[in-house]
Amino acid sequence: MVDIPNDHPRAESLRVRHAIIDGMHSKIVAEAGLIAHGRGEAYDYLIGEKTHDFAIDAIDAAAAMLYLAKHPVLSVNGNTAVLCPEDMIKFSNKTRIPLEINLFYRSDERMNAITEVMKKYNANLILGNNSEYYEEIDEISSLRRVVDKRGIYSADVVFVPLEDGDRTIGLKKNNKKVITVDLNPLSRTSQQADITIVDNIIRVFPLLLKSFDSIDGRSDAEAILSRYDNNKILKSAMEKITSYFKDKL
Ligand code: PTJ
Repeated sequence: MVDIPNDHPRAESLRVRHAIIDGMHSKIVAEAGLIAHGRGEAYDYLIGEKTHDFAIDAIDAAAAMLYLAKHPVLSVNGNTAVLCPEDMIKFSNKTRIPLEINLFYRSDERMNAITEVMKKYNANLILGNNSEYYEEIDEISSLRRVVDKRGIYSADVVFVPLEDGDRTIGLKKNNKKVITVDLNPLSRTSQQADITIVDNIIRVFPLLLKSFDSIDGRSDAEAILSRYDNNKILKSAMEKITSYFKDKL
């Protein structure tokens, strides 16, 4: 682990960056996960590295959708396993929504490394790592098509943070609702998802849990969802990025 001085103006960002690098060395993170992280860092910078109202509204809608779902699943990839394992597992354990390991750069070595992270943080419901339950989703061409029968395969709502666009489109064709977390409001995933949380995944799970806990029954969740407009949220995120540049001129 690299020693980052506390008085470095970007100490926290550097710590997270090095956690991702260490995660890559221990096979949790794919090599391409480093590039994805750099892209995320750049967008986070442009929104001032904080959670905005457009993200809060999307988080509330996501909580409502997960609350109403018959069979929700939280998809886990290498980056999320390093960036927010504790908060993600706390959310899963408290809401009893299972976690499913689902990788683009799939290998047994990485599946095992991520399973170990989940066990370390006492995840109760881990899917995706037992070949007895493998099924394939035909609409997805990457290795992400290999899913768990008990999880994504039969899910009605899938939470897919830091995603590649193909899977979101495939899951939608498979009649599933998709919630994503993506700092880039222009990505295909952001544009195709039903709910797009434009925020850093590091900040999202504690807010999602708070929102989930505050839902006052099904009719409250239905009302939250009926007011939600993802296109409006994406537009607000783009306006925030545009205003960042305008303010600097
Ligand atoms: O672990 P695997 O094998 O499943 O692979 C995971 C990666 C992330 C490598 C894979 O899904 C991938 O290549 O993703 P993309 O297509 O690079 O998309 C990742 C998206 O997540 C980009 O739009 C980034 O801006 C965004 N992103 C990166 N870091 C964060 C983020 N969004 C929210 N929070 C972050 N910390």
